[in-house]
Amino acid sequence: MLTRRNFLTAAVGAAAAAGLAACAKEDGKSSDSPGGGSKTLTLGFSQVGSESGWRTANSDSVKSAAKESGYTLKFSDAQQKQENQISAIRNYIAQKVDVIAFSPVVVTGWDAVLKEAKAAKIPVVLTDRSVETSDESLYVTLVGSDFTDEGRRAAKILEKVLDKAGHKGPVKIAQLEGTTGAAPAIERAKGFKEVMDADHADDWKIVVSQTGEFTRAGGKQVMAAFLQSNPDINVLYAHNDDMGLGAIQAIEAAGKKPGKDILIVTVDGVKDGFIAMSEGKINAIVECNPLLGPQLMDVVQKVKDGEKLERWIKTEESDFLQDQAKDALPSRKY
Ligand code: GYE
Repeated sequence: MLTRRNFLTAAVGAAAAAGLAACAKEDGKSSDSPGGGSKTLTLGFSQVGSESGWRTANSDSVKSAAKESGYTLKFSDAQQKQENQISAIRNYIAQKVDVIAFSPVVVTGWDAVLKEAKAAKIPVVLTDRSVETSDESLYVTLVGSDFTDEGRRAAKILEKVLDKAGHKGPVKIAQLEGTTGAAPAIERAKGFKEVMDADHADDWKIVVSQTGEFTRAGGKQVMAAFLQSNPDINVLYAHNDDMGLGAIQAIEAAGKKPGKDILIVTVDGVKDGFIAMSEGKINAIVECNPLLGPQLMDVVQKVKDGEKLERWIKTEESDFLQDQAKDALPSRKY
């Protein structure tokens, strides 16, 4: 039997539910799922910036996949600044979005804001880049690449590049690092060094290494300085295509031939990188796939449905040498 108190609670609950359904209809957010009434999922996405061709392709992929899935996407560009990402995430918490996804510009310094999201019961999905945290419960999963392995692959493909070029003698490497403190910068350096130390301790040496912020302008500027201080560099390992493309300009300005006088290995595989490779200016590219949107939306839905997910959902990628560039170019999607 319903007591008066229980009855009131039930009545208020029913009214609230009806109200919610009405709201959902009013703002046009009700989904067209068979049951109807459930509101569209809102995803708050905080992007790193627009520093590279990879990033542009990644942002486009997220936007179009959200549209395709019928989600409401709130998107913000942090211009490579952590404080902008933190305030974007705080905004999404205040707006009570259903899920927050973000690609953290650097690995450290996220615990406080992630705890705020947890307290507000908003699940967080990392995409592309990882964070360092002592509390694993602060995010559900990471959808992205294995950057350490990309670094190893870069070293392995450099062996082939040196071989093909018939290179003899010491290998003097210049490294253009990504954004300082960012997962792909840390891990691409680590994986490369791992192979170098294990297999080439005698003949390979990184003679200069500095960040070029993952941008073309940064790559050009830093490479010009490298060439001044170390004119005998014969290999460039750039953590992304854009820095490699900027460096090519600096190499040419210094009167040297990129891809010949200086052998070049980059990471990403954006169209402009492939064009430079087909022109003989880049020797090899380690692919890092930015088209994470569809996979991310799938994960977001699973998070909402309470499905159990792996801690890291890895992206599948390939490597490309110069002689594959022309054939591969027409089918590159980014
Ligand atoms: O390689 C670079 C971009 O985090 C994997 O960020 C991404 C990297 C990518 O700026 O081009």
